[in-house]
Amino acid sequence: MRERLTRRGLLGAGVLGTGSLLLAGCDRLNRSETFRGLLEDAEIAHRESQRLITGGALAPEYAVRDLSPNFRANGNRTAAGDAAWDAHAARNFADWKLRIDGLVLNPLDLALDTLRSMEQRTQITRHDCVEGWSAIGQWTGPQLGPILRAANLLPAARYLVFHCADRFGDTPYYESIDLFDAYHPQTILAWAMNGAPLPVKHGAPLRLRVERQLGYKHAKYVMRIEARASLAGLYGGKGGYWEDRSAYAWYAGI
Ligand SMILES: Nc1nc2c(c(=O)[nH]1)N[C@H]1C(S)=C(S)[C@@H](COP(=O)(O)O)O[C@H]1N2
Ligand SMILES: [Mo]
Repeated sequence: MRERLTRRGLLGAGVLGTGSLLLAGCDRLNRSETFRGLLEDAEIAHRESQRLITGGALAPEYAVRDLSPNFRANGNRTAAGDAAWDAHAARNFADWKLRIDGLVLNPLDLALDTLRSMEQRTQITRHDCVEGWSAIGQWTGPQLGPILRAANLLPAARYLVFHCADRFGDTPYYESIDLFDAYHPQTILAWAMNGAPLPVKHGAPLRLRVERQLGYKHAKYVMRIEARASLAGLYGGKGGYWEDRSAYAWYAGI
């Protein structure tokens, strides 16, 4: 179902129908398997209808005068405690490399200098956290699209998983996006914020910016990007740390 709808990008009458069921949602319905399936369809409908409306549209961009004087840090504010991240942080990430693997023809290990030497995009955008705060920041880094072209995705690849260095307890933070968002022009791997190297609390050395989605999709402390055919079998199977343990939607389009 998910695959078919995604491929065709269609908004069928049946899918629109699930919207009204959603409004009538209650706990008992929520526990029923069928209803959970419908909820998933409704999430796809949200994604597909938003894409029908916005297409490849850009998230709003702002001016330097709009920058938030204090951009709040949220979730984990460091990845300290992860042995690999600690060792790299101690050397100011001088020989840190981003790993790109999974369903790719050419696995890549990209140093920060390499990422900085590629064509850069700088964008001033508003970050919206589901917890009810927003902040405007400036982000700089290469677009993800050209990097994926260099890695040469295999035809079976449908999702990109961002593996992060930080954890909550024993569970690593991770996130995922589909290829539509991966190739969106505002999807960048940011190594700089407000004109300076990314501060630790905002995800040093590298974070994802995926500007048309909510805050929790913007993975910080990214160490590895894995191309996959499916999100099943990875941690909780729902494609992200918060998606696995809360009602947060995998597609968090704003
Ligand atoms: N690795 C990692 N990425 C993360 C989080 C986190 O705890 N760990 N929190 C998410 C949430 S909920 C938000 S709102 C933003 C916060 O980004 P900021 O700290 O730069 O404001 O990062 C997202 N990415
Ligand atoms: Mo958030």
